[in-house]
Amino acid sequence: MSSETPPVTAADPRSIWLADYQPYSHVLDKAELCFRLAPKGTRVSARLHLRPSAAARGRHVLRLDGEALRLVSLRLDGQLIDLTPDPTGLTLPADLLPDAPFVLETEVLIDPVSNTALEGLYMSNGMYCSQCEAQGFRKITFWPDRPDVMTRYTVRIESDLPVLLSNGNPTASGPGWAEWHDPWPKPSYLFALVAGDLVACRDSFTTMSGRKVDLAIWVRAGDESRCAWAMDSLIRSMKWDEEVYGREYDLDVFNIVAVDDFNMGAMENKGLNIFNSKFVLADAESATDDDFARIEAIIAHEYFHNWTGNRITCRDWFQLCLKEGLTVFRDQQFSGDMRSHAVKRIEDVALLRARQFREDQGPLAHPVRPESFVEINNFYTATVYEKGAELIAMLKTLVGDAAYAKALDLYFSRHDGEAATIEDWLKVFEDVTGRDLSQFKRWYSEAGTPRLEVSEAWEVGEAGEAGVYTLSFTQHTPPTPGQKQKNPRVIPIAVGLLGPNGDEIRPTEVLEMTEVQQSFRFEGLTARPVPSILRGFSAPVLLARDSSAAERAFLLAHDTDLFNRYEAGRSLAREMLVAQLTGGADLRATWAAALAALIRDESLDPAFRALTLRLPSEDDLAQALSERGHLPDPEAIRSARRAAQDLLAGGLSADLPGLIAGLASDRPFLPDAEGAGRRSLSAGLLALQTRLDGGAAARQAFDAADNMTSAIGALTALLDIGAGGAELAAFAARWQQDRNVMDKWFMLQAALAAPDQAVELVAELAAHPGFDLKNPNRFRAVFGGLSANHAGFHRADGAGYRLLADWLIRLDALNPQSAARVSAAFETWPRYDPARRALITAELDRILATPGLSRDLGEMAGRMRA
Ligand code: 0A1
Ligand code: ZN
Repeated sequence: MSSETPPVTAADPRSIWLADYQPYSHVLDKAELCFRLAPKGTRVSARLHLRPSAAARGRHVLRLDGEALRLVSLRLDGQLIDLTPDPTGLTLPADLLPDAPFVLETEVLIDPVSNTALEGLYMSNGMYCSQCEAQGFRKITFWPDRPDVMTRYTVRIESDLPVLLSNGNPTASGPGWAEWHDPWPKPSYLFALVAGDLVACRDSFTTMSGRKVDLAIWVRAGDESRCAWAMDSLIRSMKWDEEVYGREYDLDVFNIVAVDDFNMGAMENKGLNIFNSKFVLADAESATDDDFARIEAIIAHEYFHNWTGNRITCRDWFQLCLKEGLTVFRDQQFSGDMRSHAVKRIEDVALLRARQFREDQGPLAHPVRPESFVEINNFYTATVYEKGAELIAMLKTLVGDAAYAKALDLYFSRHDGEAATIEDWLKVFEDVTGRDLSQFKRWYSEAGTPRLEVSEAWEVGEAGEAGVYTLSFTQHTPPTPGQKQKNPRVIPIAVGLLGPNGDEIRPTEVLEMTEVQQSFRFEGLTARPVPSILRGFSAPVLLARDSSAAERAFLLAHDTDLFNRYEAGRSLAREMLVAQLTGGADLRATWAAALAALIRDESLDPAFRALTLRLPSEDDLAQALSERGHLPDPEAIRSARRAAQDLLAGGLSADLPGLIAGLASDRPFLPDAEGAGRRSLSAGLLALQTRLDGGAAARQAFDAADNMTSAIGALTALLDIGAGGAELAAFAARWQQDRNVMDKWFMLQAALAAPDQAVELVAELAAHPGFDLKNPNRFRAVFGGLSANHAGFHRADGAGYRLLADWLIRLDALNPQSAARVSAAFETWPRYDPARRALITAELDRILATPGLSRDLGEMAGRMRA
């Protein structure tokens, strides 16, 4: 809660509060670690060089975090101490501690092989691997496991495995051991260790000041041929960060490791990024264009963290958006520069709406900077990441590009080597621009998506005189959990005006809204304009504007802002479908004609046409209906959406074969934006064609496919009409040894099964010999697939809810973090009818009543139930 909005719900007694932040009692000057690796009994020795901090001079206890550690010995300045840890750590009483620098030595035993939570040190396919963000280091050794305690690490690894890696630079090695030293102080969450039988794909990069950096991507033997794209993306990222942000890499080596069992996408450990293998490995045969784009973005994201996250880290976990929002914003800029800015923006906004708006409208809504948490791992959310990035984009819009660049330079110079806060971040902008950003700060502290209502007025000029056009806006943010009252925010609204013939008569101008209600006048107009509002999606708000289907079709045809052109098509499709579902006016003909004209317009970028062709998802429609006060009926939504696809396919039937043929290319596959756009449009059109020909063209396309994008496009089209059995079998036969590719096979079936068969099919997939509860990617493929199957998951008898809850409970016993993430599938329950609401809440209650439930899943289910 911000100070302006007191909490209204009872807090979980386990909550940790931002307001309770206290600096650590001691300074950790340096640390030496030694790992003697053994699967069931790894011995970790740590030497911590500590001294009381200035503020804590005098008598103060020393608290170290530690979980699931067997303490072998503890020494203070060489003297053995007999202390018994509690379940979450170790407290050294004040009377034992010198009021001067001292050395604390611990030796503990840990069990990587039994670590199925994939947090701390664990094993994956015979390889040792660590994951320490956010609080995994405390499962490795006793430590002040908090981001504001930074130190220099020296690490020795002893093992017979051939490759032994840690952070920083390699300093020495011999048979069965290696030593690393990281010259840059870092918090424990950036620590990493990898040991395994791995091979390297190597390259190098010379930085802007002429230092050569050895680059290596470490993979299992056999995967070397799939590293080229990740390496290319890394080199482009390093160069881009120098050119655009002036940021140079700062170690002699940069290592990336691919691991199959990983809870998240990737991790920015200093000098040793660890990646979920699905975000590293790619070639034309096994990866789609989307995979290539995602790999490029995630490689960039993790690399960019070297400055925004590592050199400048977060003071505490409430400041997570400080590194994540900024780094997402930077990776979005990078992808836009590598590809098309308009297309990238459209994709990013689609993701924001699908994930973050959904989160913001439900029981899991929280501010970009939360005020409390029970389990920090539950806050790696679309709000912290994607909305966090939108806040940076808004700030840049408000201050302008030049001031943004200056503020970033100041941020890097002022806070390098520090653990910073959102206050520090905003202060650099205030210092550079002289602006007061206290109102802007509400974006960080208040949850919820503002709703922006627009009305307009046109005053015709006296004979021969120009007219005045006025846009009036009202902002309102609905209550969110714990925050009833909302304050007006500063909202940058980018607006352009079009004349009746479609010409732009006023270029984009940014209106700065600061009040609840505000009007803006445009003078000197000869005719009533058509407004193009919120160009480029200049603020993460819900724009509510009553405009006619004709006006939307006009903007779809003429807007000079590509984002808003797409937006016009999207809103026209959404209004048409909502009207179909609620008995409103029939807009189908206007929609189909406008869209068909756009699809046929070969002067437009195929990637843009492909995105505009995409209908709002069933979940988007459920959200749109609920925003308008209707109860979504999942079956009816699915039928209306499919009927619209049939209508469009029918209208385009004569053109489809020619359009698809025209997009074919005989050049070999290249994962570039141009080729990806062509293939994306082609897949969208093939899906329409499949609705007309029963799958003939898609079967042919599947058989002829020489790349994964085309194969998946054809398979998707077939599964969507209930066909594709033979193709699924062929796909499995070809790819059964490949985990990452087989995830697609699991996912597509679960997501595209007919609603009355989805639950049974998913139960079968979970019983398939290839299903592995310990592998988060496979779990997400199957159960993320189920929750993406809107009508299947929301089956009226609750079987979808029951199946998911059963498996979440099972997974929770092994991997709480992954179980908690997938549980957000239930977050939309308040939208639905009373019967479905009762079924979902009963499942949440069943989860909550599970003996031994984790803090992770417990917090999620509890918040959804509150
Ligand atoms: N910082 C990483 C994401 C990440 C977060 C938590 C993890 O384990 C709990 C792992 C990775 C990023 O933003 O890429
Ligand atoms: Zn990140």
